[in-house]
Amino acid sequence: MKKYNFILTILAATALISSCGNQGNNNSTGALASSAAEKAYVAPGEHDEFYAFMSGGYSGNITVYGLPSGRLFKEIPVFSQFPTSGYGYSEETKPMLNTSFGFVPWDDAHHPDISQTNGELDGRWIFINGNNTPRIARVSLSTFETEEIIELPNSAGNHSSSFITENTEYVVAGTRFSVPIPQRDMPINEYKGNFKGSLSFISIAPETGRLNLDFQMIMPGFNYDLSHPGRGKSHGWFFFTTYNTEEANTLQEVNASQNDKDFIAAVNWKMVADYVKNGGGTKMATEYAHNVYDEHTHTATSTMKKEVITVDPTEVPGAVFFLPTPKSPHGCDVDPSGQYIIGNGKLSADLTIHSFDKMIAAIEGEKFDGEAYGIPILRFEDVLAGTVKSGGLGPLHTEFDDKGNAYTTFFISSEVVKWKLGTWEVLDRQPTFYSVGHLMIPGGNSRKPFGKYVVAMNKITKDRYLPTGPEMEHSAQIYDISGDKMELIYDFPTHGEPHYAAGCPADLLAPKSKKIYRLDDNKHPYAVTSPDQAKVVREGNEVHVYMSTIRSHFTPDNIEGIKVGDKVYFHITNHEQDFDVPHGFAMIGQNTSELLIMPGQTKTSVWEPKKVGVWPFYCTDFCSALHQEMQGYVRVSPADSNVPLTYSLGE
Ligand code: RUQ
Ligand code: CUA
Repeated sequence: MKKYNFILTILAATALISSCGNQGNNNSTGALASSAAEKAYVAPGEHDEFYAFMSGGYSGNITVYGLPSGRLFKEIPVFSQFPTSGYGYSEETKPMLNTSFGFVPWDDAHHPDISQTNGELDGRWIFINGNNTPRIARVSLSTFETEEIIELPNSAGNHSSSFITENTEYVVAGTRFSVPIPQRDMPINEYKGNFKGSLSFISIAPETGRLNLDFQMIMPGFNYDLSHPGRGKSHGWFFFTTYNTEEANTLQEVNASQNDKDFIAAVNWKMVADYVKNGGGTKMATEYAHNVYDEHTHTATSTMKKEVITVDPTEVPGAVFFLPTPKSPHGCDVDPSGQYIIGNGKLSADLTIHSFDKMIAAIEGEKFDGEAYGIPILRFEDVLAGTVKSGGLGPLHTEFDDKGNAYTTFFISSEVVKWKLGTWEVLDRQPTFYSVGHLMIPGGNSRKPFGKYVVAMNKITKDRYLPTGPEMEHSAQIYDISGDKMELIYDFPTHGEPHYAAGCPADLLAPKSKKIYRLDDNKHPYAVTSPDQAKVVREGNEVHVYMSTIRSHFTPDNIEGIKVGDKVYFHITNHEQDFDVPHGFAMIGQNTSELLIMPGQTKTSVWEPKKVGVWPFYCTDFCSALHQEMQGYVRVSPADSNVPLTYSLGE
């Protein structure tokens, strides 16, 4: 009831704001507003219709929400240490955050994308990019855990990432900041002609999802901002927006806006992949980490790779072309049919739509308008499908529904504009609150969108919620788009800075969501499969505690004979085989986070006791009526003591 009133209040406020000057808003108060509230209302105990996976931006993670309720279900740690579960703190997961720069416990996550089969969401995995220390992660959509992270050498500002080809052949990543390749000590003002941008094609093993950096294209030193795969007729191509084709290296806000047009780079990746398969490309020595988490050992390993195959685009004639696109485009989106490629000058009012068929015809007719570093430039007029005279300002990103409509966000004029593919007419517009970046329609980046809701993700929150000091969480709005006009139905705060998001129908994931890890399938080397196997083993000054947990007991619960200067490894196996019964583990003064151990799982935490005494540990997750009793003690004696090692098995 409370929430219901809250929604009404928001809707009333919306109507107020839009009535004072904002463009044609067709929300109103009264009866209409209450039906809008009903549309977002998911009754207690009922489930949402869609999952929404939002990137966490500078939180480094992914958050999982329900649509249309806007309820937060989970935060999945990906690139950032996460004390809530012990990700990046446990011995098993620390290797996930290893890089060629050492342990990097954070990143800036931008664009999630769900795996596809025949251009439709298949719900196996979700991929996301680390922008700062270039990495791509693969997250399982049955365990909702990060299973793999691959670092990308020769890359910087890994922004035009991570997008999936229509049969999940490749996850593709581009570089926003061109850099010297290979890296070397050189003057920054010699950027032009010397810095390069790499486009990475990471193959995905069909069964396991295992990632392999197949090849990198070494492109001219532009900024490759965003990208999307071709699909349907354009499957086999990939499109990247570029800016700073001026190759300026300072005062970019001015110097990178000199050219009237930048480019969309069209890359025939199938052609390049064949070229590489047949021995093409150059092996380059480099270094990058490849980290894989094994669900059976519950343990990640990190391997340092030493080599990558690079491809000079001029070596593969016919594989790369530049499509002129108005000044400094940002988003690069492809419609469900694969015919239209949308790239908008981000300071302009008009949207530019390129035609895939026209592009192919222009390539076949060899109608070029010069070249850049040996890459042919097509003529703007030859590839242009149409222009949307939007009346908005600052177009960024476009998504699609299943009825031939496109929805574009406008950062400067704070709105979503709905328009028709093919006729380019504007059909509707709705204000957003405020300064919208990306938007998301479930499946909106595939051949089969589910055009029921669009979520707008905003950069500025201001007055939308109760103030919380100088910073507010970013706001998002959900619009019902099932009718002719978009209708704002809900407004909710997000976590971190969601750039992009990916959504899918709940029934694609919910039935196969994992409930427990099977204890008899636990291959962790320190697992104890029954409490009577629990033990404590000393090896020099390392002590290994093989511990088991079940409601409401740790075995062993008391340990004596530990000394200052020891390194104590608690290997804890959760013996529960029930859904949603994790146990936690925390030790006083330990220089790390707690662990949250899932049913059937083993996790390890290290403790280096510094002080003599008797120190308690306890379960952090309120797991049963006797949860408060779920605790134990470790007696720590001086380094030279001869207290024997003993432990209680609760006999
Ligand atoms: S960004 S607001 Cu995708 Cu990182 Cu456009
Ligand atoms: Cu186990 Cu609380």
